[in-house]
Amino acid sequence: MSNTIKDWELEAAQALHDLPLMDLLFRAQIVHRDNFVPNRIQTSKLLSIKTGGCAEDCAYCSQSALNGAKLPASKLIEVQRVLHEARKAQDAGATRFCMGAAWREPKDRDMDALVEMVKGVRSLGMETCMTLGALDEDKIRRLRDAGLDYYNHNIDTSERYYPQVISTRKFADRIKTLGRVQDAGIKVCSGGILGLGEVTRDRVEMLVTLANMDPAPESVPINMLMPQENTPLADAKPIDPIEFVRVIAMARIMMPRSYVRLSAGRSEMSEAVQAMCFLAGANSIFVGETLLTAQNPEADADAALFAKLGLRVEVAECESRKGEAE
Ligand code: SAM
Ligand code: DTB
Ligand code: SF4
Repeated sequence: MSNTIKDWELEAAQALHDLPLMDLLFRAQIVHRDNFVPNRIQTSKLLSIKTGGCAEDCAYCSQSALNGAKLPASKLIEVQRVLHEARKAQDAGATRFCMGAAWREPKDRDMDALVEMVKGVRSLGMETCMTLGALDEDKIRRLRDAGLDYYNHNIDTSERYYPQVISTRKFADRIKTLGRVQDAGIKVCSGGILGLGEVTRDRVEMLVTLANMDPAPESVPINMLMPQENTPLADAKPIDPIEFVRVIAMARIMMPRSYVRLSAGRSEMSEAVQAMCFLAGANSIFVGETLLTAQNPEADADAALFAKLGLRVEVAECESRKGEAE
């Protein structure tokens, strides 16, 4: 189903951002409860299937071969290892398994293994997601035919600020891949990172771009920069947590039927800030103690937080989205 509010304009989105916080949170809660069963959180598990040595120069990333990060490059891991990790994630309660590779784009020779990974994870009864960089139509078709449910490809920031963060590709290249993924009928997971040195207007523009996609991304990850040693953003000034909460609330209001994921950075957030993000309408997280390379809260800490807040984990795909047309 597509969103009810379309054609977000910058001024309307900026006005939303500037609301008194309690008004913004109240609106976000109303939208959330109109579209989702409250107190229910979707959980995804990430696995890095190919780590380091990436040909892109994203200033925030530990896996670039070009930005000073020193993580060694590894090869694409074995299909059997992926399936072993997926089973463990499923036993721990995750419903979606997201496989990420540090590539500009997959090579033809990688495609058979990627197809086997999707088929294998799917056959366990989990939702599948991949994030592999740019894709042409042929590769998208192969992944779709294997049963890929979601493709993650973040726009990360505004078009204006993008060249300050990444020089090896253009914002428009990302939008093109996203369009091809949507055209093939694969659901889109796309969001961004806060704390890259961008200003409020960049955050507003990023959300307007996402909300005006047709349809809006089914899944919207909002990451807080986790500064990585030796990268250009290693000493970036942390973003104010209240500003982070505002962006989550805006994403909820502007993309009412999308799952909004409180993504990287939870390990650095207090329980109170995470609770505010859930109040603002975040209804998805990454679980497990590592993201791709960086740290994430331990399962016990998440279980304790969920118990404290009265949150329950979704057990079936989109079960908390209201009025799902079959
Ligand atoms: N290489 C693929 C790509 O860039 O599309 C997939 C993997 S990449 C690591 C996926 C996303 O993780 C990035 O687009 C970015 O939004 C997020 N990310 C990467 N490093 C991060 C960091 N240090 N802190 C927060 N988010 C980060
Ligand atoms: C997304 O938006 N965040 C995830 C996932 N999509 C691929 C990745 C976060 C990466 C955090 C840094 C790391 O683990 O290296
Ligand atoms: Fe490569 Fe993705 Fe990291 Fe950019 S974010 S350097 S594309 S792994």
